[in-house]
Amino acid sequence: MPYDLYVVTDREIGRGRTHQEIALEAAAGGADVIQFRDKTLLIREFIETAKEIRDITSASGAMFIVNDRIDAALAVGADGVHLGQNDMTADWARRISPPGFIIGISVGNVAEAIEAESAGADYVALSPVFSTVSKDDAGPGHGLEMLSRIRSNVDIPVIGIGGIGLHNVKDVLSAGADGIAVISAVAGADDIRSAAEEMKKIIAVEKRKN
Ligand code: TZP
Ligand code: MG
Repeated sequence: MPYDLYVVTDREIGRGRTHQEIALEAAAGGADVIQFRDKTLLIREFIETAKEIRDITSASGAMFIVNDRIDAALAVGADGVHLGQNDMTADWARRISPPGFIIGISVGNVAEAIEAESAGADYVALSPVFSTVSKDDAGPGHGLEMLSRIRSNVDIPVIGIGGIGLHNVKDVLSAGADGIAVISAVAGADDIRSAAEEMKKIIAVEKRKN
């Protein structure tokens, strides 16, 4: 399904593997969405990397989302952009995007989720669901109850991100998540492809139950 397994790339957590390698392996393992996320690259290299991931994801059929940089997303023909609470708002992003371009917004509470939906977001990501060391400024986890509350207050897909792994993915899905976004559980695994496959299997089984 469209957002079931959503893998975010990170070279540090990926222990030196490139964004392209992470994207390639995760997509081969069945990731539905690949998000390219890098806070350090200068735009010239950022965009070259994004273009390579666009090619990888086009070949595998995964959706390709770029974090933060809508200019790079549009330039390389990504499927969409992921924006945080301090990035461009969904309505500004919508103004410069072609029809069908996906806009995802990170939220931390129900009000932000409702606001994102009315501004034209295609999905929201509760960020973080649990505490995580993978994002310096993530703050404490908002928890599963917040996820359920958001799920009942918006109609667009709700994705959970932050501290999710094989041990708790079921709980996040039972709380109402439409998709599971991860860095370390896949990009940090020894075998990225198998980790994605395993996660994907659990998500499929749980979604059939819910
Ligand atoms: N946004 C909110 S939490 C997070 C991001 C990018 C990091 C998620 O990483 P992990 O390793 O899956 O907790
Ligand atoms: Mg951002």
